[in-house]
Amino acid sequence: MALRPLHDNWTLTAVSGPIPQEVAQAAVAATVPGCVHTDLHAVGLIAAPFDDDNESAQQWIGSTLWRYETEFDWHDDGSDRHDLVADGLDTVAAIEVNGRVVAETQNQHRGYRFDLGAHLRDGTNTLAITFRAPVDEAEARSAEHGPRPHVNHHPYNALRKAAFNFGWDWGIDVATSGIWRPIGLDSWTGVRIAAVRPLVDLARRDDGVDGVLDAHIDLDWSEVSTGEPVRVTVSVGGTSISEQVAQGAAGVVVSIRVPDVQPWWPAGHGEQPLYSVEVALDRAGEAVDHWSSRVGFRTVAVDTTPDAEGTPFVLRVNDKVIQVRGANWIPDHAFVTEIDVDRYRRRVRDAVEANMNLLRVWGGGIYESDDFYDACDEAGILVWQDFLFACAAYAEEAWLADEVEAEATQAIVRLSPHPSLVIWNGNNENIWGHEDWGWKEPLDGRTWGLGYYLSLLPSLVAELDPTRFYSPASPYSFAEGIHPNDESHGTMHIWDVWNTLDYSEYRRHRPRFASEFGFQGPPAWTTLVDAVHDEPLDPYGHQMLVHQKAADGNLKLERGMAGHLPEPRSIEEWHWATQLNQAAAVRFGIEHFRSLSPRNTGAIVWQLNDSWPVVSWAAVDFAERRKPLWFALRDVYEPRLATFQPRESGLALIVLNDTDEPWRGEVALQRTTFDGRVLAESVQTLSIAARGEATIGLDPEFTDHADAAGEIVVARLDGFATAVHNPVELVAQRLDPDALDVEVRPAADEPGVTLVQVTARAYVRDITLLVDRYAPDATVDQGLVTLLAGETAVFRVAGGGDADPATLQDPAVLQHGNALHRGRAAAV
Ligand code: BMA
Repeated sequence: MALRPLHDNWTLTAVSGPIPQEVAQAAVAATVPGCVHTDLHAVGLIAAPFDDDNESAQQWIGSTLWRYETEFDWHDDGSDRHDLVADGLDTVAAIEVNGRVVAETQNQHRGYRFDLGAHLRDGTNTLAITFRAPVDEAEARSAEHGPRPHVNHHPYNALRKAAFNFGWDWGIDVATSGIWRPIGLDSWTGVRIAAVRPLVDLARRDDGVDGVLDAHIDLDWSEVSTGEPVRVTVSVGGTSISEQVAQGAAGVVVSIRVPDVQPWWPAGHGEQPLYSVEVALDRAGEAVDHWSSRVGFRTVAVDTTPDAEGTPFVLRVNDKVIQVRGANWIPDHAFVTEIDVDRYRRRVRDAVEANMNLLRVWGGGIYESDDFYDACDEAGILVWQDFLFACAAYAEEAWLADEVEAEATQAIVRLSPHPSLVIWNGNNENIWGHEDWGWKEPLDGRTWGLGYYLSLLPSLVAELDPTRFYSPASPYSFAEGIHPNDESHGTMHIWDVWNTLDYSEYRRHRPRFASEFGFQGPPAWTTLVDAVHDEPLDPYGHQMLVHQKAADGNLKLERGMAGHLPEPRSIEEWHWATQLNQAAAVRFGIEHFRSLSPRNTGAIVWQLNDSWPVVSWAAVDFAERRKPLWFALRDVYEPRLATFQPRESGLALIVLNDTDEPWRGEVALQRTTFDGRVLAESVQTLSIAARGEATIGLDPEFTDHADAAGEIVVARLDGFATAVHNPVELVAQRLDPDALDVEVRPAADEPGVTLVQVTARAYVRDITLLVDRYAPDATVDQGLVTLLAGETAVFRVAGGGDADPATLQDPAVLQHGNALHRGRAAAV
């Protein structure tokens, strides 16, 4: 058996549609795997899709029929079968071999295998794949089968193609076509391994734990004539087991007990040992086929058993409760074929280094490449995987249901080896949407997808991979007759804050598990101005609005800052203030959610990443620059967190110890002026259990402020970041905008690193180096650093090349909250 890639010598032509003159004539060299947009851009036939307002000028691409063609040499090697294996075609395609249509496809989210034997000829063969225009195809299907509610402008819910690709409230509309995953010819004889599901469990002994592997192996036979039985050998952790399989058998389950395994743990709870699994197929002593992967031995459960407060959502790995600190994941590039293994690894590192332990792959995107899940396996980042349904009603009739079943089956099987994958989730917001978004009337009794979420998908998970938890939706209450977004039941999405309310209103919600909530902010300055060229730059500029997709996004940014920060007077101030406010809003929300522990067991912020340069909820922008929000997440997701929160009896310090070590130490409280004069102080000892929490009520001497605009309350605990309580908002604080002494010098220990040492003469909030404004490639190790009077911080700036280090002191680079007061009196 040999899989031969067919990735060479492809050309691309536009067949029909609103094709510009210069493209109509062209046969473009095509990259496979790849997509039309990137090929057209590579040869200069279209401008950079993410720049300027090129998005609208390139809409014709999604309404055009595209044809890919190649030639390959083939000689019969005597194999029984010669299959065309296409792992991913985007989307509705006709496949021609030597001028004859041999197959048709209509689903981006699955792979295909077709027997080509009868169509191949000795010598040169042609292979052509023609893709129908995705936008027109979605519209036609929607019209044919009855339109169903969806968000955004195209009926993406009528086609099994990534929803975000048609445009989203953070996503460019670039409906792509192309051979987006590997394609090749698989020649084989007799029998092959069709699929392997290596499902794991733990078996505890008094003095250790064994790993249990049930390898479910599906076989594919080319003929049923009598022949030798085959032998399947499964090896893992130094143990091998072989079984005979009779000719024609659909498959076999091989069970292995691996003594004394090291269990796999999520980040912050232990190590991530991975064990290779090998499956070998031989017949009459000859190797026929082989499969390999890695597994991690661990168990997963989610407890939704009703309790006194409603319905919890408690994730357990190896029977241990995991407080989830995560982010929602969207495709990391609008052209998903541009995401390579290194980019995936850098994004997963962004999650790990921000103290996260889970990423939720959102249902409007794709089932990511194995590279993503591999990186998560290695880093201990748990994965919650949505099935690919988002913010829409979906038909349940055979024309769509057959595809849904095929794609879900493949995804469950393909991702089954990854220990990081712990939750399968039916959809994003569709049950909520049906309940609250006015769908019932336009649906007029038509199907909307509930059968997928409550029946088809859970039965596929139960049949193919019962080791993972299945959740019907996010949000979901897990309780009969309870609203899907009820905060006391199951998972909750909190969007009223971003859309209509001040961020302080996060505190009105007491979610058991917040699986979405977030706040927008612009990308790094350089990321923005590399794509947006309005003169002068303005939030309401023409190109800027192309790069802000949220409904009333700018108004929500402004409303969200009001009452917190002074109103920006320039585009630079707008940029810094909206970035800072994004970070402040999410920091506020997460500190509150975590302070509800153990009622709350998780927070998954919307969103980790971006798919193009855009104003969005992301923590890391498309150019991979960490926004201030990223630094805020790293702080609030620290396993040990102290936070001031209002409680019924008044202000309290909540201390969370999400580590395996109990904590005992002194809690030093102070009320001080901004210049460090101590107005009240106390020291007390505190003990907190491992994975426990404690509450300390504050006496009136800490909360009765003589001068609220010039005082703070501070808590210091060994091994925790200092917690600061601001009795009034930054806009009303008498902050000194020029209270920093700055020294810039090269790092003695590391060439190419510049140190920026800042010392505060008085209280300075959220000191951040916007290093991209110093040099586009520069990075910095800290952000949003708050200093009390007399404190010093040293920032390490890497990269920068020939840039003048003195620029690091420039107010456009060295930013802080206090700076927003420069040149104006505080609104006290
Ligand atoms: C939720 C998500 C996404 C969306 C985000 C921001 O609805 O599920 O659909 O991008 O909010 O509006």
